[in-house]
Amino acid sequence: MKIYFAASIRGGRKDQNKYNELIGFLSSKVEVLTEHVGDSSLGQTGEQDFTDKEIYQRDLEWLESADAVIAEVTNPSLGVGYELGVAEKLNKPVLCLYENKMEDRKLSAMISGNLKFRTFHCKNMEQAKEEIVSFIDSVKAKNHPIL
Ligand code: 6K6
Repeated sequence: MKIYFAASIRGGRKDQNKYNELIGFLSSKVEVLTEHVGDSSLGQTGEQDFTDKEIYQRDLEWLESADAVIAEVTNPSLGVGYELGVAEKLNKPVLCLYENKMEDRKLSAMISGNLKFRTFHCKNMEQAKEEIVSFIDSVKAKNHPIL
């Protein structure tokens, strides 16, 4: 199974360690197409070896080929929001993980209000991992509502 993992790059890299841990966990179970998202050497400017046009084209091809999308949406990101909109139109099963840290900041209604997305509010990494396992199982069993 191929998973497109989406998370903030130019939107901010403060949660990069968390992305890295989630990607490591995911990689032990499925193929992760976007392992670079957790790379500590990838700063807020992103991959310097590619032009923006190359990144856009490559990422959209990966998104099309993915069986499902998992997005870490705690840190707002234009790119992740765009990828989620495309994933919806491609009828990909989507899991959005949101860590409830700050009471005063709420997840965009365009994500939490979209019933095609499975949005999970987690308190810690363990909960996020349990939700990932449950999501992957539902995609494998074709139990996800979108399949
Ligand atoms: C281009 C040239 C130098 O840096 C870049 C940008 N680098 C990126 N590299 C890889 N993936 C990217 C890049 N920019 C955006 N993405 C995709 O969008 C990833 O798949 C992320 O899920 C998402 C992040 O979007 P932003 O808006 O936070 O950057």
